[in-house]
Amino acid sequence: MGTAARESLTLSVLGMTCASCQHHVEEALRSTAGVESAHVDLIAHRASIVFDPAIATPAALVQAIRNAGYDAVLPRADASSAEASSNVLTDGAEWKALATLAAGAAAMLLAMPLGTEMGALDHDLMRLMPWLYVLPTSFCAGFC
Ligand code: 9UX
Repeated sequence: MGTAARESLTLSVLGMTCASCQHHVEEALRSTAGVESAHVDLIAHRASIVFDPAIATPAALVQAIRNAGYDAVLPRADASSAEASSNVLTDGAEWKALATLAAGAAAMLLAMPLGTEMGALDHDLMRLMPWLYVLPTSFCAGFC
C-alpha cells in the first residue's frame, strides 16, 4: 500500500458542451483501470487525472474519452513532467507511441472541422427533428 506510482496529467477535452458531458467524461476516466481520480472542468475543457502509470497510459486515458463520445489531446511538450519522469521517456518505444499518438490526434483535429460524417448526421437530424434546432445550443450537442 502507498507504494503505487502516481502521475498526474491534464488533457484538453474536446466536444463538451453541457454539464452532462462533464460527467460523462469524468465517469469514463474513473472507470478506466489505473485511474485514481479525475476532475473535469467544463468551462476550461480540461481534465485533470491522477493515475498509476504502471496500469494506465496517457493513450488509454485519451481512448477512454474517445469511447465516451468526445475527444482529447495530450498537452503539448510537457517539459517539466517529462523531466520528472525521464525514466519513462528514455525508452524508445515510449517516444514512438507518443509520436503515433500525436500524429493520430493531429489527423483527428484536421479531419474534424470538415466533418462530413457529422454534417450528414446533422442534416438527417434537422430533417427529422427540426424542433431540436430551435432549442438553445447550450442544451445539447446530441450525445445525450
Ligand atoms: Mo453533452 Mo448533452 O455530449 O445535454 S451536450 S450530454
